[in-house]
Amino acid sequence: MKILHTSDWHLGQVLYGYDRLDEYAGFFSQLKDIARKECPDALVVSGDIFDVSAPSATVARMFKDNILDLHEALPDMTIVITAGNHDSASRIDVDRNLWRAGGIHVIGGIRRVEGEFDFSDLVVEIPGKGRIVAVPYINAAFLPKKSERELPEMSFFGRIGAMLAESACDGLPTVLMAHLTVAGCDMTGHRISPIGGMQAVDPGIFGEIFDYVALGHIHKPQQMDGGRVTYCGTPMAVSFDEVFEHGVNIVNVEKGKAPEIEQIPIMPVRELLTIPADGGTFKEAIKLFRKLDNADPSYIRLNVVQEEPLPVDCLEVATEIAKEKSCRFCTYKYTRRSELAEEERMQGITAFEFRDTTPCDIAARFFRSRGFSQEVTDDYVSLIAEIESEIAAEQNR
Ligand SMILES: [Mn+2]
Repeated sequence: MKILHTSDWHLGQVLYGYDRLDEYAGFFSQLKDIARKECPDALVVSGDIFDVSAPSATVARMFKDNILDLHEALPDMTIVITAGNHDSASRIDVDRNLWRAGGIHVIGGIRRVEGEFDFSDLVVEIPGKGRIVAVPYINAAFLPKKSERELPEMSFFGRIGAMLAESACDGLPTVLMAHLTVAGCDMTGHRISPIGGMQAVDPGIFGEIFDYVALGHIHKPQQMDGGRVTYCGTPMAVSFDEVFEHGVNIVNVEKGKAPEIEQIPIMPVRELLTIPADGGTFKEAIKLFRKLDNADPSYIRLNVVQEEPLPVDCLEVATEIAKEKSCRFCTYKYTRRSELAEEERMQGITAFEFRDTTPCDIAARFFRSRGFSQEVTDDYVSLIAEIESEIAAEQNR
């Protein structure tokens, strides 16, 4: 079975006040070219279709029109789309039956029958090719807990595996779609962890029955377990910190074999540029910004690292320069040089030093590196010391 795996479209994103409709149009046209060239058996979109739970009419229509175009161009390609944490499961499900009538699978939430999940509803059979189990984003809070020691996700995927084992699919592969964080993955580009409210799951929770796990949620493309568990990543950067290749995956999946994965890049209509990439003084950043080609349509973030704060008119200065250009000026990233030095010292700590460092030392370094005043830092450190002694007392009991 050959699949086109993509996720995290975040359609309708407004980046620093700029709408990105022309960029999505560029993405869809490339996606259609790839689909026409590769003729996959299925297109799978593993969550975060939209950036917000209630996308505008324009964005909702763009999605529908493009999916229908794809279906019309390749009627034999099965289309399976699931909701992510950015999507509203119930809003996505409004059109579920309508999509299904047209032979397209768009799944918002998991149906429940008398309180129990109805997994059968998530299985999409592709005759003679295999099957796809389309699991949308699930909030761990909604998952029933089987026992204290077992993660709720564990029993969840275990039950899906058990259901699939009953209906063996002679020699044909099974693909699982899911929208979650796998422990140990590279979260470059994401700010908080764990994101989306779900704890990271161990890659071992996906049973042997799945020949390929087509994941969404983490934006950096990456493969785990020999490619069996894979994030295809965002096709377009959604933040300045996503400094990695963007694209979609073409995957050949066979029963009991490691999948063959090819990453196909998506060319951005506009890039997200950080100037300078490694940071410089305000003067240096402005100088480089002036030099930017007037025809360059990129989004711009100016990256200033210096001891003195940004000048009060820094926004006016940048906006004035941007007037001459086609670029979209977004923001400044500002780091105090001394903070950076502190951060570097933190990173430079050796295992020997670490052994001799107390949790309070580490906390003190951390708070100082974040620019907290000595007074605030002392307050936090004394709180941590209190916790430490409570834990010690507990262990001695
Ligand atoms: Mn996402």
